[in-house]
Amino acid sequence: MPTIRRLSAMEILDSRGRPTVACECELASGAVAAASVPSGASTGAAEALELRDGDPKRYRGLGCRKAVGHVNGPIAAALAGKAFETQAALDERLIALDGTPTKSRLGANAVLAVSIAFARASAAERGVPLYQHFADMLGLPLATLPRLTVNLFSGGKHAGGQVEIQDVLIVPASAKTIDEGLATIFAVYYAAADLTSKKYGVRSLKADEGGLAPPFPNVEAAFDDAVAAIKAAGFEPGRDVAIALDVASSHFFRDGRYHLGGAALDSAGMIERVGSWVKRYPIVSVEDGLSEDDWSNWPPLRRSLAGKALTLGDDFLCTNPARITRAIDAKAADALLLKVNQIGTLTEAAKACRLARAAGWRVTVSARSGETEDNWLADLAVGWGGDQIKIGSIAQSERLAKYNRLLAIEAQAKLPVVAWPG
Ligand code: 2PG
Ligand code: MG
Repeated sequence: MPTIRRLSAMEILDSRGRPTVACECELASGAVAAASVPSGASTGAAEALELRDGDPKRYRGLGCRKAVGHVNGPIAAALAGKAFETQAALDERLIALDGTPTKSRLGANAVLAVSIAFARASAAERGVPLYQHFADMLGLPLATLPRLTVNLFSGGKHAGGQVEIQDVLIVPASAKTIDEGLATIFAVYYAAADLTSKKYGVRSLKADEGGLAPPFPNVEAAFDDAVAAIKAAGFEPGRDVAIALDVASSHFFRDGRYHLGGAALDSAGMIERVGSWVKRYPIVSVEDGLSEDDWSNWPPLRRSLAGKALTLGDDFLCTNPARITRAIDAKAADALLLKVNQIGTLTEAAKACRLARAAGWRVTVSARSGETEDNWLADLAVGWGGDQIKIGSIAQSERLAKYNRLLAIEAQAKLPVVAWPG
């Protein structure tokens, strides 16, 4: 049984140069492993609390010394020398130690760093790959690899706000392997970079997740260029390469209206707008098409997209079992965006995943816009049977670390990629 000998944390920097938490966990068996946690920018209001120091003189208040101190102090003191038969036992102890609904006392960043470092050390103790350990945690057989959904164009909070919506992603829908999927993405990404730099006369800037951010005049221009890039790369839009959106609409919803392209749409108008995009373009998944608290309008949004595109909840659900249960009951979505740091422990995220699956939903396992070079996300997506994975563009090492890990898992586990939902 894994017995914790030592826990220690330190502050490291993420892909935006902001502090985050890394934790090392050593077990009595000698197994030792480290993990670090990501951080979002377009965060949902219902997310677990990421504890920041708030000292404006250091990292604009974003320091993580308090969270690190909580791992090295009270968490280490409570857990050292203790045995935990399961991940759930460890996580329940962490939740009790924090004692708040949003992990605001110890910080979700502190708690999650311990949760993942313990999982990795436990996998090492068992002598199994991390993806296998994650599968066993959920009691699932290893069956598939997730389908890639990769940022092509970025706007909203991850870019300079050129367009309101946050991500136009491409999906290598007909690729049989991760390897083939990445080669497909490469072809489209560079076709898009060539096309937009010619069209707009500038070398495209890259957004937080490596997506291209040319000065599009409006959202539809970004969709047109995505379709053009897919064709220019020699693929058939919709059949070989499809489009997925992260509308991230909570971030342009103010005073009851969606402020999009000069218009101020009400919820019905927003549903209509999203519907018109899905009709005109090969869009197969729509994330946060409505704002996180626009509960009564999510069911009509889902109905209007049913059979054409997934209704995927990110800020709307926040990987939070209570919100997911409410959304299942209301038939408000049919897919979950799963980000473990929105909830703060692996066990609670696993519960979110189970709930979504039991309702027949699809699951997209997602990175954050602030990431580190850690690659546990790839193992998690495989182990938990994610239908899709969303990591960011094929740019920047914090993204490539996960893509390269998927390639390594594919080579080792020889699993097929999930078929795109028809
Ligand atoms: C999202 C994520 C990842 P952030 O909205 O889906 O793209 O962004 O991590 O900033 O919340
Ligand atoms: Mg999102």
